[in-house]
Formats: sequence, structure tokens, C-alpha cells
Amino acid sequence: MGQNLATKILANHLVEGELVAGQPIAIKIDHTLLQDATGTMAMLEFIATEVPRVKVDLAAQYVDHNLLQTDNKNADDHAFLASCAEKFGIYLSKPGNGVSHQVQLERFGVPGTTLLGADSHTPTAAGLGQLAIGAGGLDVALAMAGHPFHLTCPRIWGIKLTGELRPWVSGKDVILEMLRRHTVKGGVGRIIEYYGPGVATLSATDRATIGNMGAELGATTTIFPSDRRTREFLEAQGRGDCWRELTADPDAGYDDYDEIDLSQVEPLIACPSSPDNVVRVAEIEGLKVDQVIVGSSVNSSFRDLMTVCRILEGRRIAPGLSFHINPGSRQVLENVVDKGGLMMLLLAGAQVHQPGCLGCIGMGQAPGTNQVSLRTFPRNFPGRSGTKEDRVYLCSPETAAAAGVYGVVTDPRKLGDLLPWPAVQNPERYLVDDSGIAAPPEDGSRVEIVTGPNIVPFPAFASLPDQLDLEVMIKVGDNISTDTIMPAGNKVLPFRSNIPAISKFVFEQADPEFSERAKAKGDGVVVAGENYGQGSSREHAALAPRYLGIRAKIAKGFARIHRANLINFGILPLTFKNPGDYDRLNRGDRLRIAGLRDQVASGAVELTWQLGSGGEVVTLLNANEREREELLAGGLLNKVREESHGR
Ligand code: MIC
Repeated sequence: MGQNLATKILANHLVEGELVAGQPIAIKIDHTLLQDATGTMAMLEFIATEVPRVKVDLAAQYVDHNLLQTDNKNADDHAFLASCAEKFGIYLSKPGNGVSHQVQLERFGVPGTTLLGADSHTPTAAGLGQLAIGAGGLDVALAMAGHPFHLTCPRIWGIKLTGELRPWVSGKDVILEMLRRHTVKGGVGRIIEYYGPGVATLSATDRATIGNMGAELGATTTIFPSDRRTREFLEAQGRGDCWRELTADPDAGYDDYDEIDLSQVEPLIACPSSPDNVVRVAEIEGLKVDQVIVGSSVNSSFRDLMTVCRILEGRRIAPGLSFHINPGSRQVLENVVDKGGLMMLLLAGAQVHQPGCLGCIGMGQAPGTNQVSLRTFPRNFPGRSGTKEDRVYLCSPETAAAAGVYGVVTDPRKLGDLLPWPAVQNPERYLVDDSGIAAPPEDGSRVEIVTGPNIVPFPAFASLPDQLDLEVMIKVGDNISTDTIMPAGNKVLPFRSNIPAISKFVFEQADPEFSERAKAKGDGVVVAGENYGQGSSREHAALAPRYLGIRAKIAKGFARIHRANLINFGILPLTFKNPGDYDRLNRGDRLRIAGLRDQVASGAVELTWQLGSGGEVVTLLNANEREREELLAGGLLNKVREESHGR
């Protein structure tokens, strides 16, 4: 049996372990990506490695999340990042130049290489056949310092695409179909590889949309072949020389299979408040819409925006509805302007914003109370928009534009009554303007790092004690996202480089007293259901609870990146041996264990806790040797320091 594409790329980059699903492996990383919200902490971590210049082929730092400057904080962080980029040999994409994923696709992605990014939507680069994985900032900092990336070898999930999308249906509907079928847990432990005759019908940017939201399935990453469509995109970017053909062998096999006939995919929409709460748009037609936002992290490419422009051309946005455009990059905006699209948007009454993440991460654009907001964003976890009990729906640019025209949720195929399907294609040659990207100097050794008052030193963490006596500080349910654990938004994001300050917001929406209680009591444990920590890569969702004294999390299951982040910061990620024990634990219960260090060091999987109220709870520590060493050291940074001092 031949090899699939994911296995080929993994094999080319394998530095440790064997490519057997479920086994620990390490791969060489070629490119890294940092954005400003995760990047300040990651950069502090890179500095702690004392490596003078990045060791990857290409490192990029984007400023796209914290664009709102209401005081010194975000501006301080940006000055810090700019000076670090210069010093350490990193390309800097300046504020206003665009969202990391779109710019990476346009200017840096190379088929067949590996990319590690401190953002869960890094797999957008799947659109170019790049194996792109989202990770915590510390993992990316270590990759920048030349270390391989450790992960559990995923299963490769082959999705055969046949047929062709019908008019008014696009890439977003394909990934929503995947979420409808497989839920937010469906991709956990898997790389999704699309293959088959339908692939060639999808443009690089449609593929990027599908790759981006593979994160919502919990997948390790997504990959598409590098073919004629990839070459078209790279040539249009003036980067045709880095194209090479990459496909699975014709007789390749996969660990798991599914098939989508693209011609059967219908316009779909994810209802509040989970990306897998998907229904056909037709099922909720007529629902009054108050706000529409197109763009940001996903569906912010030229094709997506120009499609909206064409639909709105010569029309007015429905009364009582605000319609926003967040371009993915300055390049996208310039190309839309060049084709006359901006005028179409302005005359229709749309609000056009600077390129960036903006409302996608709660940096503005929060909807009003009870308002219905349709967004082309990747996630709609509760409260992520900034508004409590928000009503956020996720849909394609076509469905978003239809709501803009009719003022209510409308199957975009109905637009066919008003205009012919615009069938917008990406340009054959994009206008390319790299003035928003600063290349690093050959020698940055004399550059001074600019550290403003918002950059607070990284907290020191003790190693794992031999005994723990923990109080259950909070008990939460299934599919709790990192947005619930460590919220984002314009109030909180500026504290990403200040752990004591950001820790005050941990579980803020679920339990406003959590932070104070946990800090006052110290030594706590969080009890959770399935897929705990899904969503973003933000390591602050581990780092800040650790700062508050959380030493263990006991869940029915963990999302990949969050689990890795917990280990990176010395928090035990434990699962229940008997999932029914979840029901026995309640807030305020005490859990005790002794002889912990020996058990962790000797590879014991079962850790038995004495319940304060009597009885036992058996938990499982499914961790490999390297992970156990990190836990014993109190986190990965401590372990790296121990190793370098031992040398
Ligand atoms: C997100 O979409 O949730 C974010 C904001 O891009 C995060 C990164 C972060 O929290 O800074 C992600 O997806 O990893």
C-alpha cells in the first residue's frame, strides 16, 4: 500500500520515534508563526532559552490581535515584539498588515514544509500543502530555538472529495458539513487529509478555509495536496518558484475514511454557541439578523470578500442591520480596491475595517443584548464575542451577504433571483505590497530589546511535590473551551504578558469569584467533562490557573493543545479511570495523594486519590517519559533550564 501525503511529510521531518498512531514522535520544524496575543509570552520564553538567533528557516511575528490601543499596554507589547523580531532574525508583519494565517499563506507558506504556530488556526496553511500545526507559545519558542516539536503520532483520516460545489456554496459549507457529521471532538488525535477528484475543484483559499476550521474538529492539522491550484495561487503571489507537486500515492491507505460529494453540500450555518451546532441555512430562514461580519481569521481572502462585494453591488444593506468587513490582509484589501470592490461595499452601507482579527477575538464588534450576529469566523463559543449570552452564528460569505441583503437569515441560493452567481475567482496575479512586512537585519546582536511596564517577568514555578492535598475549585461540563477558562477580548488581551494581572480573569464568566478563591486557598484541582480546553492554543489557559495554585485537572478527556500546555506548565492532566467518578466530585471536595513523585517517575498510569469525605478516586496519567520529566520539573521551562545547567 502506498503512502498518504501526511505520512510522507511527517516521515521527511521525523527526528524521534516511529510513525505509529498513538506513539510519541518528534518532528523538525521549518517555519514558525507567532501572533501578538500569544507572542509576547512566547517571545519571553524564547529569550529564556538564551539562543541568540532563531534556528528555523523562517520565523514570522504578526501583529493582528491586539490592535485596539486604549492605553500603553498593547503599544508597549508591539514595540517589544518589533525589537525582538529585529534582534532574533524574525520577519515582522506590522499592525494593519493582516491576520497571520492569511499573510502566511500569501507571503511565506511553502508546500511540503512544516509550520508550527502559536495559534490554533495555523492549519490554514493546509491551503498550500504545508503541514501546519497549532501549539502553545512555549512549544513554538522551543522550535524557534531549534528544538524538534513533540507530539503524539496522529491517525491519518482520509476524506475523499468527489463532485463539485454548486453555485452559492463554498469552502465554509464543506467544513461546516464536517462539523455537522463529526462534532468538535471528531478530529482529536487525527490529521485530516483531503484527497480525490473533488480536491482540484477547490481553490487554495477555499482549502485554507477548510484547513483553518479543522481546528474546530479538534484535529492536529489538515493537509491538502500541492497541485495545479496550489501552483496557480503561488504564481499569482509571484512565488511560483517554491511550488512543488505533492500528493498521496495512488494506492495510499488511511487509518480512517469518510467521503463528501461536494455537489451535495448545502449552505450550512453553526448556531449558538458551538461550531458543531450545524443546521441547513434553510432550516432557520427568516430569523431576524442584527449584525453581519465577514472576514478576520477565516473567509477573509480576495475571493470571499469580492464575492460579498459583487452580491452587494448596486444594493443597500437591509435597514436596522450593521454589516462589517474585516479584510484578512492589506493585500486582500488592495486587490479588492483595485477591482472596485470597496466602492461597492461603501455604497451598500457596509462598515469597512482595517485588516486584523478584531471581533473574532472580541477586540470590538461585540453585538448588543439578544442581538443575532452572523459571522464568517471560525468559532462562536459562549461569550467569545464580548457579550454575555451572545447569539453568534457561523456561516459562509455567501450566507452572510444574503442576510445583509434581506435582513434575515436566507439561503444564499435565493440570491439567484436577484443576480447571476458571481463565481469570483482569485486573481491570476495579485497586487503584491510587502511594505507592511519588515525583514530582519543580517545581524541583530546589537539591537536593544524594548521592554515597557506591561512586560512582567515570567512567574517561577516549583517542581512537583511528593504529596498533594487539593481542593476542587470548580467543576465544569463537556467541551469547555479556552475562551471559558481564560477569556480574551479587549479588556483581558492586553494582559497577555502579565500573568499576575491576567490570572484575575480565569473562569470569569463561569464563576466570577474563581480567581480570588483559588489564589487565597492555593493548591487546587479543576474537575471537567469531555474535550476539556478545546479551541485556542493560548497557553495562558494553563499558565494563569497554575499561577493561581491549580496543580491538577481531572477530566473525562482533554483537547490536544490544552493538554500539552498543562504539561508545559506542570499541571497534571488526569482522566477518570471510571468516568462515573465525575459525578462523585463536587466543588469544595478534597483529594489527597502521597508518594506522587515516585509514581510519576516510575511511569505509573493509575494515580489513586483519597477523597476527604472517604473513599478513593482512581485517575489515569497517560503521559510518556518526556512528559513525566516535565511534570516532575514543574514544567517544560524548568526542565530545559535544568538540562542546560546540568551541561
Ligand atoms: C483564537 O482564535 O481563539 C485565537 C485568539 O486566535 C487563539 C490564540 C490566542 O488566544 O491568542 C487561537 O486560536 O489559538
